Amino acid sequence: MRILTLATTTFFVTAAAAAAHAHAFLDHAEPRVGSTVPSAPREVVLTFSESLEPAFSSVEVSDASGHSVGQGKPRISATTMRVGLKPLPPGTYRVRWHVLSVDTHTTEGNFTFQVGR
Ligand SMILES: [Cu+2]
Repeated sequence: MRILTLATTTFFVTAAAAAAHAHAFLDHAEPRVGSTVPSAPREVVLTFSESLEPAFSSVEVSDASGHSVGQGKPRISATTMRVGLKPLPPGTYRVRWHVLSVDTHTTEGNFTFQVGR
């Protein structure tokens, strides 16, 4: 029986968030949060609920040893941030993201996905 790694996502919002802003939360990801994919993805694509400030938004993907498996710089367009991946052997990978949305609020979080059967 496989024990699924529960994805944990935490959000940190600036204290000035008194008004009802819609911060840039992770809406969905590919590979999906906590998922197992049969073959290595070529990139990770994160889609957020708000548009991002490219200069202050980043994503890192690392293997179980903590080594970066990202390839190239993250590319950001409106609500989407994507980063290429090196060829991934089967294993568990963690995606850590940190973004600044256009309403000047910072959010961050992380999740894992697995490659392999
Ligand atoms: Cu906000």
